[in-house]
Amino acid sequence: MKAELEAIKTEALQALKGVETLDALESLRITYFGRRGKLTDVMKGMGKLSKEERPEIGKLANEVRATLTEAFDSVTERLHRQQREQQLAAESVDITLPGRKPTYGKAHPVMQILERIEVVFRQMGFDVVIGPDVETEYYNFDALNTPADHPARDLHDTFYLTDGHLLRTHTSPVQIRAMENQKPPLRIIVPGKCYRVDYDVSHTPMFHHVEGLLVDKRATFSELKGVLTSFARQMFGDQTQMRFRPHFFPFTEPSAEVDISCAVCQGKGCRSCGGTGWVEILGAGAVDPAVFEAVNYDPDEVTGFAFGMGVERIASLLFRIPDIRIFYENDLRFLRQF
Ligand code: 2U9
Repeated sequence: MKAELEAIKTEALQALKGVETLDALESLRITYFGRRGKLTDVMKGMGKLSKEERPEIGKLANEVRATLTEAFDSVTERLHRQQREQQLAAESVDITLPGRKPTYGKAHPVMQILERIEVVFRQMGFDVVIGPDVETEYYNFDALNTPADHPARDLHDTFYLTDGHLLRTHTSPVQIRAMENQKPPLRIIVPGKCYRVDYDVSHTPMFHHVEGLLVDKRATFSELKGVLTSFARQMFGDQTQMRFRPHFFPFTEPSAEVDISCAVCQGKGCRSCGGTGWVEILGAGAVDPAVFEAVNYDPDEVTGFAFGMGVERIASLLFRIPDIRIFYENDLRFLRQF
């Protein structure tokens, strides 16, 4: 048995030298240490030994087992190291290659114009207020003096949700909420997304409004004209001329549509202004007393003026884009130009 143990040791150590893979190592481990392994068999045979033989053979068996265990461990470590080195060599990167240029994002052209608009009004003392895109019929229409049979309320014009909710068609409901929450005087602009069922060269179902509201003891139409003229000249240039045309909105009375002299032809008349020399940029008016009543402001105590504009419209004039739908087609060849 002694000779057998020595032979197993020599044989196993020799075999280990030739092992090159972890799989081969595992099968060798089974050959010696497995349930039917050579060393296991010898250990099992110990029971048959005489009392005298047992201590000596037992000691030798333990030594052989310890030696082989250590040898197996060191081969395991060698093979793992080799495997790691091979993997690293295969994965190595060429650090002399030039780096990839990072691509920088920037503000969408409509947001660039919105930011400019905000700067102009902030500088005139307006606070920027925002509110929810999902509104109730009350805030979007009723409180704004818009009658139940008004065409804007039609299913074909407004996106209705469930439970009397809808996607706001303008940012005006935010001004109603602002007046409910604070006493006059008030000087705010409200930028934000709006939604209408509409799709052509000058309309997209989602678009942006900036609306303004000023309420004070005596806010006059001439102050409104001053504010809007200053705005238009800062956006479109010092030489910009203004024209106020009478119009109707449910929430303002009197109301006007506001044109500026065409920046393409300086008012001479060209294709982009339809030969008129004027282009429409916004609507405005004096706040209708019915709107003040809806928010418990006393129309005998305060007056106000309001205005509203489409940001895509302003952007399309400044960037000379004939079809605003291109703003939302996510074409990087278009967007990278701004
Ligand atoms: C309150 C009271 C009055 C906001 C106003 C307009 C005129 C206007 C246009 C912008 C582009 C319509 O979608 S559009 O074609 N808006 O012409 N908006 S006055 O008046 C308000 C708002 C809120 C409480």
